[in-house]
Amino acid sequence: MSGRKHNNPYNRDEIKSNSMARETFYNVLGPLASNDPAKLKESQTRNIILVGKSRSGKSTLFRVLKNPLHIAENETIFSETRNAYLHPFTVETTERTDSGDKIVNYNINIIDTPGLFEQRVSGETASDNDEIKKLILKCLESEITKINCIFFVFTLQAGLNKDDVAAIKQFSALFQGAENVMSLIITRAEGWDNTFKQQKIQEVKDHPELKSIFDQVSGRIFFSGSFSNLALNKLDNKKAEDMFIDIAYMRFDILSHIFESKDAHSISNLSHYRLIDSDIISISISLKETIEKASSITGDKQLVTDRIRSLVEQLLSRQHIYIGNSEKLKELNNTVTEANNILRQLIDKK
Ligand SMILES: Nc1nc2c(ncn2[C@@H]2O[C@H](COP(=O)(O)OP(=O)(O)OP(=O)(O)O)[C@@H](O)[C@H]2O)c(=O)[nH]1
Ligand SMILES: [Mg+2]
Repeated sequence: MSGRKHNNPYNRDEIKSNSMARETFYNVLGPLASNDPAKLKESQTRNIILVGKSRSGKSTLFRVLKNPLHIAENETIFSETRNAYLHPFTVETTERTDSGDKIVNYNINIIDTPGLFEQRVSGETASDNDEIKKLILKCLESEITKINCIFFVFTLQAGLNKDDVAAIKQFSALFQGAENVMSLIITRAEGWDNTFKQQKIQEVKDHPELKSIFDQVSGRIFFSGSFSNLALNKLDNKKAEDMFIDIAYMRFDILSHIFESKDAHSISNLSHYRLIDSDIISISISLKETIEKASSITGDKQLVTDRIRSLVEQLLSRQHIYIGNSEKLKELNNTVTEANNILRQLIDKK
């Protein structure tokens, strides 16, 4: 009110507009807040699938992406990946923007898969189809509905042979429609100089049967490499450093591509998704939940794994015969009822 002799110092409007109060707020509370054990970090998610023939280096690649100092096991202690497996990790990186450098986190989900595209005498691809269906189920179970990159992993030690060409063609056919997220990665490339890498790219590009695929993936071919026990035994410090720079360079090239792959391909647009009857998906998931419920309630993993898991495995391995077959689907529903009965019995016993 005008005409008063004193300004009331507790006038709320005055306090709000007092810039000292605001300054004090940040000066005093800022350091306190920066010690808060729960810090906010913005992040983006990238979902990646690795496919390729057995021993092509898929599992080694994801380990190198996690750690450039990963040491590949000797070929003799080979461990085969038996099921598609999800490996999540977060990478913090600095990105240049118009307003300066900015720290960005990427949550990367890599799905490593068992070997695909092996040539069989009859040339049939039934098991590849099954594996891709299982891969899709794996994505759905992990609530992954979009894929940012599908990497076809292969090795070119002795040049492109007939089997490699057939495998690349099979890969491109199986993931038809997802070309925009597809790339090729050549492994075991540590120690290759740029000229040699360009020669390898040219080899793929010039191959009469691969030219169209090269164009479809817009020439996206990456390289990767890894330290190995074998190499470490022979390297002096200088050569080890050179190899590290080499491996880290190729690794960062792949990671940068992953960061930049913002556009994703919907799982439901993969042709194999449509092959999987939605009933089968929901039944598989409900069976999986049943197993988890049973194990957590009873704490008796053995009983559960023996009875129910075998039912699930049967179901997953024979999915294709249920697709679009209502009689078979009825059978399947009975299986679910059976699984749930087992669960109930287990709970009653407790
Ligand atoms: N030196 C070197 N060795 C590699 C590289 N990639 C893979 N290896 C070796 O090759 C063998 C096969 O590699 P894995 O990564 O297990 O192959 P994979 O594709 O996962 O094989 P499956 O799981 O059977 O499909 C292993 O002994 C690795 O140590 C690489 O970039 N450099
Ligand atoms: Mg593997």
